[in-house]
Amino acid sequence: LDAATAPLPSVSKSNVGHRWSDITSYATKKKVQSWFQLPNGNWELGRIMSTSGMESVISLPAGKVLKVNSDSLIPANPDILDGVGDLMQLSYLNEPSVLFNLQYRYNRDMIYTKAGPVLVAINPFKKVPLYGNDYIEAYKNKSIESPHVYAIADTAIREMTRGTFSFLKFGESGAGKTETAKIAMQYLAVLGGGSGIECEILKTNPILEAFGNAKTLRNDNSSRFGKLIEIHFSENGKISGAKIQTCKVVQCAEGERSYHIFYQLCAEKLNLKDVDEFKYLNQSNCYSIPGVDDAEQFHIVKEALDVVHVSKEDQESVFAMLAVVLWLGNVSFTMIDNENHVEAVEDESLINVAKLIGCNIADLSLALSTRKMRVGNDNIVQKLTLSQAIETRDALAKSIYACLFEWLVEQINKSLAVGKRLTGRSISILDIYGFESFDRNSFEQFCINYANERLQQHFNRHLFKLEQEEYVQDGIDWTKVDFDDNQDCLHLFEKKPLGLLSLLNEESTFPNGTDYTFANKLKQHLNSNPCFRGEREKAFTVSHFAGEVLFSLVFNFVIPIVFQRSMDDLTGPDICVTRVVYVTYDTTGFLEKNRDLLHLDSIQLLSSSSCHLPQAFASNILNQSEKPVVGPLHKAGGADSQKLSVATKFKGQLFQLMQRLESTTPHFIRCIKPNNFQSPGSYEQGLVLQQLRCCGVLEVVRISRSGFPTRMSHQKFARRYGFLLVENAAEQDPLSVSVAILHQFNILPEMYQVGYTKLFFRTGQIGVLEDTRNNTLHGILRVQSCFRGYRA
Ligand code: AOV
Ligand code: MG
Repeated sequence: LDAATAPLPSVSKSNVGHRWSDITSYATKKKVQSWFQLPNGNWELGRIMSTSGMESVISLPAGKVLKVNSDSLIPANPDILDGVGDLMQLSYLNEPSVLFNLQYRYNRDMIYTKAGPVLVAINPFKKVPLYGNDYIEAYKNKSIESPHVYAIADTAIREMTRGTFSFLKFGESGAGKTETAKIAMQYLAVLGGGSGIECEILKTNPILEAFGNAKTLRNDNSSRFGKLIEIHFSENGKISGAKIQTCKVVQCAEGERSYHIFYQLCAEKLNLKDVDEFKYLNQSNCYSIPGVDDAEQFHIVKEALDVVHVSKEDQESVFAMLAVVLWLGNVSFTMIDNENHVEAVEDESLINVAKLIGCNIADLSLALSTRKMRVGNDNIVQKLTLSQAIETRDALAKSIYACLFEWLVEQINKSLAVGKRLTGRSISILDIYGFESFDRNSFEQFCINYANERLQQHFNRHLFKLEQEEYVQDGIDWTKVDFDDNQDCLHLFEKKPLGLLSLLNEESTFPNGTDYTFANKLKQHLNSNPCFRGEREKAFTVSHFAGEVLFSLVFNFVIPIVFQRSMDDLTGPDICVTRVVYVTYDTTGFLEKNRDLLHLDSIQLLSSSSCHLPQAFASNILNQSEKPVVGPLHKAGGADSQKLSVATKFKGQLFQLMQRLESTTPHFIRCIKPNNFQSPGSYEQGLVLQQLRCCGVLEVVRISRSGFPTRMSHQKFARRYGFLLVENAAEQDPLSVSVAILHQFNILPEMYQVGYTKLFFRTGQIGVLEDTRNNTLHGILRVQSCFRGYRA
């Protein structure tokens, strides 16, 4: 059952407007299969034995016979459609059928399924025999047609002459986005390989994962940063360079393992202690990941750093900076007066930090326990209290780590682009942290979910809005759908001056602002917003993914115009669900995390260092300030407010990513997590369904099926198929030729639309023409080769 050529379910006008009970009476006659929902919410397949009134008798597999309300039954597809590769081929497109189809394939290790234009990938949580050179070769030669990331990567490579492409992956944490990204990169590297740069590109993965991923409750290798990698190709299809952009906000969550690299470093014992002796690492009791050898990983990272041309010397500096972070966490303070003022304890930790940064101990101690202020025209030195000192220390550690990450990305980019042209023929892969909803959600989840909301909008625009705009522009007969997207939710975040981000930034600049005043301000200004709800204490709730809109979309638009067959199920109960996900955020720590208080004293300390990395970090931080810090460093008093807030910086990075994406033709991959235990073989219907609903997979399939997904300009169509015409068409204009072809091949009028510039087809129609074309071409080739043989 090939997705491209399978016929659509037949269109029959007599089906229009029939009700649910009509289907069941038809079903009884044929004893067809039907879905019945068990009390636990799972669906079971039964056969309808008889129907009287609103009651039906069905027999379930275990020999059970039940009398049920006919309305609770949902039509199932005939067996022949079991496990189809594209959900568009299902005759009945309802939730249980989709769930069953995906499960059917999943149980057979077929983790990829098309949902119209979207690829659905279900995380197998085990090695599946679908990858490697044999498979790559097979997809390259088109000897396999089963849906796959490779197939999409292949399309992107082949169509690259038409512009740039991107892969966008959606999915919850642990759904498989990062793995899918790597699989796509693997394919591109093999097909575009040869220059050697492909090895470098692949080696960026272990490096960035070590520094940017951590074990969380949901995923042992959770990405705590977003990444867009742009792979450039030369004219001859070889990879010529690459560029990585990152979007990073996330500190590791409390109670979870920190970034992998710290554990790898400790495993290597580079003058370090055991992991459990570092305060930053021993907050949780989680030191190792089952099945992962940190020491071995560390060697992989070091080798990868060699490949991307980070010198051994620089690598040593990188590890030294990591050690600074760890030792900083162990720096402690003692009280020096009755006013709670403190001084750093001169112990092993402090000495090591000073040594590794390349500054003297006294300077370090001062930077951690005092702060230079400007009062009027005077510079004064203020002693810090314990909590202020701890805040200062942690801010320094965080900044060093953040700068280190940025520095690494910069080095990698230099290596990937050295002497190589970035050609503009490129394929980009976006891998971002997935939507997160925990019991307790903090600033990190706030930023992550905001980013996902932005991406969701990109998805909506492409699959719903732009699609329809194109129909209307080309003047085809199409009932326009009044369709909103998640704009309301985005507005809640982005509106100025009364949006979540603006209010957060505003409150962060007030010296007296606290999480309480912030939460109250939100309630005061946003309570009338339908996407917002103030909660008790200092929490608030956002309704994410405007799924309700998709819901109304289905009713406003699909029903009036399209095939009844595909609409059968639309009247079923499965549609009446709400797709909004409510996430409650606890504002504790929001302001502190957003302010990212790095005092000028700390920056000064770094810039006075005798080592080159700390110096580079200091100038990097100063360059990123909103306004350049004027005058000699020690004079600039209110430096804290001049730094960009974390949320602002994050939004800036996110917009840069989105801007790049806007200029590309996207391919969407929806990653799905079949269970919450990271375990193979278990497929929880409810969990899968929730994820399918969140991103409107069913709606996408419906629209694609009812719309005209294949399109070709009149010129191209006439050129491609014109020679198949019985009558010579050379003299005619492309439009007439196109129409003649459509007539000659009896393409049904409801299967296409003629636009001003293009022809639009329903799925599967071009397949018929392509087959004929290929057969005819083969015939011609055979004749030609016979002819050559004869002459020889
Ligand atoms: P994520 O990127 O979507 O989560 P990952 O790509 O890290 O999720 O996948 C989580 C884990 O699932 C991996 O470490 C693998 O063990 C397994 N996995 C995923 N895809 C495959 C596959 N195709 N084959 C085999 N195993 C797989 V997050 O980064 O947390 O949003 O922030
Ligand atoms: Mg990831």
